[in-house]
Amino acid sequence: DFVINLLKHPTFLDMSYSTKFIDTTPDLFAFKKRRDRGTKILTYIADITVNGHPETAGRAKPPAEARVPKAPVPKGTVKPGTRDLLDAKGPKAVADWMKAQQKLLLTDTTMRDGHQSLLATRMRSIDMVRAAPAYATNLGDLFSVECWGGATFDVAYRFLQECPWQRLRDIRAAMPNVLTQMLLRASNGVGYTNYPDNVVQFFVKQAAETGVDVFRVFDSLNWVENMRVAMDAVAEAGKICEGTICYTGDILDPDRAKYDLKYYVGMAKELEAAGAHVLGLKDMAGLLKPTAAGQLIRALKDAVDLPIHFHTHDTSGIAGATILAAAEAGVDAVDAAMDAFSGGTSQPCLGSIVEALAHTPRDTGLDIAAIRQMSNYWEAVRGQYLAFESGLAAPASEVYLHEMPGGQFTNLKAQARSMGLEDRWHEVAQAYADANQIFGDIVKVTPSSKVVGDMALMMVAQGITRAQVEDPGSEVAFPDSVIDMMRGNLGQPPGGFPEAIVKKVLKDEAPNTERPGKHLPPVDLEETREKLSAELNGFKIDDEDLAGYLMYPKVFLDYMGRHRVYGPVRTLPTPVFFYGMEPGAEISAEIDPGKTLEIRFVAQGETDEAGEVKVFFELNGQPRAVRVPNRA
Ligand code: BTN
Ligand code: 3PY
Ligand code: ZN
Repeated sequence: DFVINLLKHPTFLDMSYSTKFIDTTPDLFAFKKRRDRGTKILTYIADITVNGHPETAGRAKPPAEARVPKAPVPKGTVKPGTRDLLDAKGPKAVADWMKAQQKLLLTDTTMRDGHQSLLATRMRSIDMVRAAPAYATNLGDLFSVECWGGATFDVAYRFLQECPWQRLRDIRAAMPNVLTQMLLRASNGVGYTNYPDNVVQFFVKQAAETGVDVFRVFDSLNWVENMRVAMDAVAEAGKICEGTICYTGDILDPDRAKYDLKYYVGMAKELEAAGAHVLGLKDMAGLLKPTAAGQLIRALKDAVDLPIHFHTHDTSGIAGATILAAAEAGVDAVDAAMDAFSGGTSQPCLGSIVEALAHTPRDTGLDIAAIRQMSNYWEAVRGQYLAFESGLAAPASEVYLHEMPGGQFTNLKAQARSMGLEDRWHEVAQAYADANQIFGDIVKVTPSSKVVGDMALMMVAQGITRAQVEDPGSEVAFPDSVIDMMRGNLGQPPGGFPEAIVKKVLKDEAPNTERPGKHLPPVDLEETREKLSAELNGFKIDDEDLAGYLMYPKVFLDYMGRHRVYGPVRTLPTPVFFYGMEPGAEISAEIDPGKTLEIRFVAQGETDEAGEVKVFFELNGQPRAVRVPNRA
């Protein structure tokens, strides 16, 4: 079986393999007989207990006495909410309803941007699904719950060893009355590159079928031309298309005239004409200042007939004031994170917004006691992810200098750390601002933000200044992502990229200034499905698997390889998933509705001459032992 294959493998025998070995060596998965899911899960627990989880190694560990998260008890029945309105009357009716509300509508981002911005996107599905029933009953007046898309898609496969589609399906089933919301990077799907049109269409159709109601569609260079395929696909699926403006610069600053009020009003009109049901205003870095928000929201309200949904980040510490100014100016809906997942690079505090507006014309009508109770749960959940905390210790006005998106901040910091640049963070921030100017002052949001980040790290690591980069006489080795963007593979920013930098990066190669998808041939979906199935020994590939593979081929295959060894590990409690078990500990894992494994950890044996450890369990009362390699 697996362990025998592993022990016989030459790479293992010469002791040169790393923790990634299992993931990257598919012949380990050629088992003689299939093992049951119970054995697989025990193998995972044993492996993590003996070897630790690679993602938490060297990171802070939650204390043993940390509070166990208890989801709020659902009170009363599930009453019809925004989702019921969508199902009964369609997206246009939801948009009209939004405009008719005096109350400020709220989206809770805890399950997507909240943990993406504070915990490097590491929240596991089980912690979300457990809260969903109480959202349905106690918080059924929310406009929507953002729980999918953005970086959560690949992180689920890549680092959490779980299927993102299953997460969506489970949340949808447990919370049937509130709109679910996702973040979609238009033609970049939930990835970092442009996909062929038919892949984008296939992905949107599947997301709608599995359970997404509101699609916030944006383009990383604010190019509406590059958003149409995704927007049309959302409308085609009968779901709510939130055509979205990404906010950058400062409309109050005459020196940043490129992104002025007129620019945003123009884009809003384009999005309305392109068929958006709702106008999204996405301030991914938290740059919109309170006074500017008042001006911008009023101008947008005058310009288009769509409800407006505002999203911001609290990196500066002033986002709460911006939300109140937007509310005052008539914004229809705003995003906030539950208190315990708010502030810093995340969204502003949901409970405090509700309190601030209580007994005012924009009173949200939400039950503040239910919010406190829910936040209490999230507080305990957050405690389990201590290893992934890496955010800001205090608000930082430096965000107005670098303009990094909240969701990128912690990531770039980790990248800087891994390059030995952590104590030069403020230089990275300045280089990020310089790189932005080199590219002509662009919108910075996934994936364009990654390009600017790569450029900034390179400049700091190699000690290169903006002047040197721009000097036609000096040789610069640009990062691949920069070359890709200059080629036009992410599309075009307003006014195009500066000719001189394009020329310097591409030399004599001519860039493509048309929509990237225009030149990408369609993928043969059925042929891809068959090939993939053959590669996985005949495993039946459904549309969700296929859509996941099309976004991230290697990440999906690695996930499937591990899934065959470790089984449904998404059902394990979070502390067990990251740290394994102690002798005498007992847990249950519901691997199918109504089918629960009772797992007791008995003991860990000595490491034998073959380098293996025998680990003893009780599984549903029966003694079981598994062997795992000791890689310590
Ligand atoms: C990861 O690959 O970083 C996350 C998935 C967890 C994989 C488990 S952790 C213990 C064991 N060793 C490995 O190399 N992979 C599995
Ligand atoms: C994402 O695309 O993941 C983002 O959060 C952009 O803000
Ligand atoms: Zn965001």
